[in-house]
Formats: sequence, C-alpha cells, structure tokens
Amino acid sequence: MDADYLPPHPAPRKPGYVPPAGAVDAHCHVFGPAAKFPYAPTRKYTPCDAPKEQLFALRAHLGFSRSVIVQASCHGRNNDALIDALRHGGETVRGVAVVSPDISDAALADMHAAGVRAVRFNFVKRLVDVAPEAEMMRIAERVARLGWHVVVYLEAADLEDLTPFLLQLPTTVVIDHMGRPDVAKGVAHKDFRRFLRLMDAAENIWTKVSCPERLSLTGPDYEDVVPFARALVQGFPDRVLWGTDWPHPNMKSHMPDDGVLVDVIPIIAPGRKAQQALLVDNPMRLYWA
Ligand code: 0GY
Repeated sequence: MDADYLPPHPAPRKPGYVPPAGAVDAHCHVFGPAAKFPYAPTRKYTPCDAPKEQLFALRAHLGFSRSVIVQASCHGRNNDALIDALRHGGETVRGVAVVSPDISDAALADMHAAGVRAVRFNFVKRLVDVAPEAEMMRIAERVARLGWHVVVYLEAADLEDLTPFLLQLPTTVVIDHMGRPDVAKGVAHKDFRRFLRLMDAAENIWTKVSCPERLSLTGPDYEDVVPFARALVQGFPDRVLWGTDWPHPNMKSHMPDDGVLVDVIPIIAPGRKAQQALLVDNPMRLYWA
C-alpha cells in the first residue's frame, strides 16, 4: 500500500444506534487481497487490502444485514474482487461495477446474475482519467435496458458543468456523498442550493448522505456536515441512501470509527420513519426489487 495510506479502524465501537431490521450499507468497497485480485496498473493509489470477510464481519458488528459494494478506482475496470464478494454474499449483497463501452452483452448478463445493478461513472480527477461523456452515455443506454442505474462520483465544483449530462442520463442516477459539498460554505451557499435545485428538478436523481468524515472540517463529531445531510433527508426522503464508505480509501485527516459513523444516522435522519426509508425501503427498491 502507499506510504501515506491509512488502513481502516482496527476495532470500531459497537454503535449505540440500532438500525432497523434489514438495514443496508449502500456504499462500501472490497480491496483485493492483491495476491488474488491485483490492483489496476492505471490506479492512482494503492490501498491496504480490505477483503470481503472483513467487510461482512464489520457489517454484522454494526447491525446491518445487507451491503452494496461499489467498484473503486484502484481496481479499474476489472470487477473480479467485486464479483467474488457478490458470489459469497449471495442475496445479502448487490454491486456497482465499472465497465468498458465494448463489454459484451453476455458479460453484462453474468454481472447481473452475480448481483450487479448499476455502473459507476467517476469524474474525480485525482482518482481517474475521466472517460468521455459520449462513452458513458452509450454505457448508460445499454445498462438501462437491464433495469440498472448509474452511480456518479463528482466534486461540487464540477456539478454545474456536468448538469446537462446528468439530466440526459436515461436511468435513475445516484450521486455519491451529497455531491461532495464544501461544508465551509454552509447549506445556504449557491453551490449546495444548486445541488438541491437539481434534485428538485429531476425526480430520477438520488444521493447518498454518506462520508461526513471526508467532508468535515471540524473532525470526528462531524457537526458541520449534519445540516447538509439533514436537508437532503428532509427534502428527498424517498431518494436518499446511506453507506459507511468502508474501508475509507484515501482518508488523510483521520480514520473514522465506523461505530461513530452509524451513530450519526439518527442525527441526520431523526425518527424511525426517515430511518426506515433511508436504510431499508430506498435501497431495497433500488437494488433488490
Ligand atoms: C469513495 C471514495 C474515494 C475513492 C473511490 O473509486 C475510488 O477510488 O471511490 C475517494 O478517494 O474519495 O468512497 O467513493
């Protein structure tokens, strides 16, 4: 792994918050193990191995029943580690893959059988050489026929430029980590208002109220991120998802305790009704229907 890469928390606490039965961690990753599933030659970082066994053990410890595993850039377009985890997790797992435009219909069908239900388009320049939009659109049109959706990773600064592309996508679109707002600017700033307007305008756009640890400037109470997540949970209760982001790739400031992250859920989503939608009904509709 890279010299400055932080491994996941060795012993996350048991959260005080108990999620509803059947709760889904809708954003997590598996990395390697490199000896079996080597990292992509094109990767921009080399992580610490984070195999499926560790993910499934953490899930049980946190009180969750299901996971959506998202292909990360360090594995490029080789989804073998993801598919292996899906085969082991069976009905408790779904996947989000990264594919080439020339992937065959048979390969897509195999992925579907393994539990893949979406493709990820990554626009974060420190992580990938961003693919051409026309290529992504062709992929989106093909996976739309399978009933899959598109997961988009972008940074707030790029939202305005990407909006026409997002609005043309023919599927449900899930934007990772609330579109990565600059929380120093506050919820009233035009950048976050632009994000809210986009969600208002397009009913096929969803988001993950995840990653306070990535966005916070104040540290592990994550208080400065709470208003952003709350606004989304309140405004769009049927179009929000939540995930741990385990094993937290590329964290530089600190490595979060996943138990603490789970305890943030009732703060951003007060009330059992909002929590049931966020953790069970929404992800089940999108990934298990
Ligand atoms: C995340 C976070 C990151 C990395 C990736 O594909 C990736 O490598 O997703 C990040 O560094 O922000 O959980 O989506």
